[in-house]
Amino acid sequence: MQQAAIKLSQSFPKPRGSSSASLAQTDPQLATLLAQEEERQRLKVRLIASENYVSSAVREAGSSIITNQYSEGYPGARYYEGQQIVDQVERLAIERAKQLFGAEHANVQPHSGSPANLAVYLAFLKPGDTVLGMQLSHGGHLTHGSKASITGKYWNIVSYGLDPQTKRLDYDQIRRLAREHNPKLVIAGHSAYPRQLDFAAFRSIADEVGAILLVDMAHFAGLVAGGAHPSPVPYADVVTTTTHKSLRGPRGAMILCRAEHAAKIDKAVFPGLQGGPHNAITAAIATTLQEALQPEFAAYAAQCVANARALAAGLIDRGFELVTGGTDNHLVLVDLRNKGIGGKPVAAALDRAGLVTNYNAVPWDDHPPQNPSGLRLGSPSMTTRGFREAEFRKVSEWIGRVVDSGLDDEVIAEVASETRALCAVLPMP
Ligand code: DSN
Repeated sequence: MQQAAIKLSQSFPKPRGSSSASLAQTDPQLATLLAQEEERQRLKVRLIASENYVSSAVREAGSSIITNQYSEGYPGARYYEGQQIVDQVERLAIERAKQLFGAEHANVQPHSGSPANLAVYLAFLKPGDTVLGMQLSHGGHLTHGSKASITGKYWNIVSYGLDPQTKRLDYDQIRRLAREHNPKLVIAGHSAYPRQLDFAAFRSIADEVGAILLVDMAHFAGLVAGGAHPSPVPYADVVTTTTHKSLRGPRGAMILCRAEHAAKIDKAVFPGLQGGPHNAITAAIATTLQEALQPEFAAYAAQCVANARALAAGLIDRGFELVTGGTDNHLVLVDLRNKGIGGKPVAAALDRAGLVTNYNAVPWDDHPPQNPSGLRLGSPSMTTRGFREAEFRKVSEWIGRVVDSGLDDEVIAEVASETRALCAVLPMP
């Protein structure tokens, strides 16, 4: 038998069209681009609030051989054979998600945050039903009901916003809108709000009108995992999150929910919205969650908040105005109007100086979204690289120098050489 097998394999040609040669050998053009991106990530101070650096283990799992496989369905109930291993991988991710967040049920299949949120709409609503969510221009997400998103086109959206004085959430307004419009779904969560949310208040508002409460914790999931932000899980019916922001995993998403909603959520994800899950991403999520279960992750989450606070304090010292006057999470939203310059030219100049940010609307912005008045900054990536408060203070000084110089080329070049010099000595996974 053994001899026959050896003989047979000896007669096989090399695999056709799929080889074990490296990317650099088969596609040097793409390999060069990826090497350049690696350099960019290594040599720049990355301050996009929704980005991070995954570990080598997460990258390894995310590009693993399990990507070769199709797995429509759920562990133990697939539409394909050959799921002996992938079922175990997905169960591992599910159990770790439940353990990390104390959830009764976890679905780890959504391809990203928007499909995860859409699955919740599909699970609980009919087209035209009323949804109460945070206004995009006040810090909400597209899928919380923006007119530009499918959620604003297929559902009747009522938006809540911030208090004009404090720029913080106005829970009396949210309650009043809920009573007035009777939403079936209330959404808490944000993409650009630098403060913690009062989940108990949201729960009581949803209960008063009999609504499902969805918390989209995509931005602060890592802080929740590390105990640096209150958890929405005890309060919400459903919690959605991406896995690639402060949680520091691959680009993917999860839905956590109470056991009573599990069947509806699972059915909405598959077959409601998606076909097969991305198995390699499921594997990478599993190992991300294992990393987040370690004590070091709590230290990371606490440092993210301390760093964002140091950045905020440094910016205030340099005369910048911050929405809400500071932060208690991982992000800072700068209102540049007192500096007389728009977010877009500032973000472009900072990028040239080695500081990667994004321009962002501020509440009651009088400028268009294409050139809004704000700049959003976040601490998760550079906290992973090892920055602490002193380095984030330095970041505020760099931003101040660039902006206060009127985006002067010489100053930009000086700051660029300083940011590069610092990044060059920092380790990167
Ligand atoms: N809105 C994106 C961000 O916060 O960068 C995430 O969907």
